[in-house]
Amino acid sequence: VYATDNTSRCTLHHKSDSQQKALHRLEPLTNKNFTVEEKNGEESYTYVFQVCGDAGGVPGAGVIQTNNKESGKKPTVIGMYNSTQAFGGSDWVMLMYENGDSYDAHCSGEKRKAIIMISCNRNTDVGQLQVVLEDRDKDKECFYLIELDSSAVCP
Ligand code: M6D
Ligand code: MN
Repeated sequence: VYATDNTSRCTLHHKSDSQQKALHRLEPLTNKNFTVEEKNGEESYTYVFQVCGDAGGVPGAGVIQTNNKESGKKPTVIGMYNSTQAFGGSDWVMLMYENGDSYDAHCSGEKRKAIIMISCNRNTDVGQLQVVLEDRDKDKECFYLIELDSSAVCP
């Protein structure tokens, strides 16, 4: 049991002590929206990420995406924090949020998911969110890969 535990708002999809420990290392990053604008060819999106909280105020969403070319449309949910996995190494924590909105034409219509890699950087409390790629040209196990640097996960 921890003094502050906002990370307990995440539901671990395969709960274990090691997953809970990895998740709890992200406590200093809770209650904040991290945002980035990303261009992919003609497409342009804004992504918002939160640790175990409502990204961009969207209930249950840990990562959302808005299309910068279609204002007024509701955000696409990339992953939900009630379907979290967390893994940790010496100087990183990897979060996975599943159960996002379904694809139409890609990935056999499966649900979107996000993998967020948080890496130790002693020079910053929190760095700039980055979207590395969206791996969507395959028949399943597609994902959005996101990175963030933070001193929170340093040994
Ligand atoms: C867009 C964005 C893209 C995604 C595309 C999938 O709205 O979410 O990141 O690759 O949808 O398109 P389909 O047609 O497969 O839903
Ligand atoms: Mn679609």
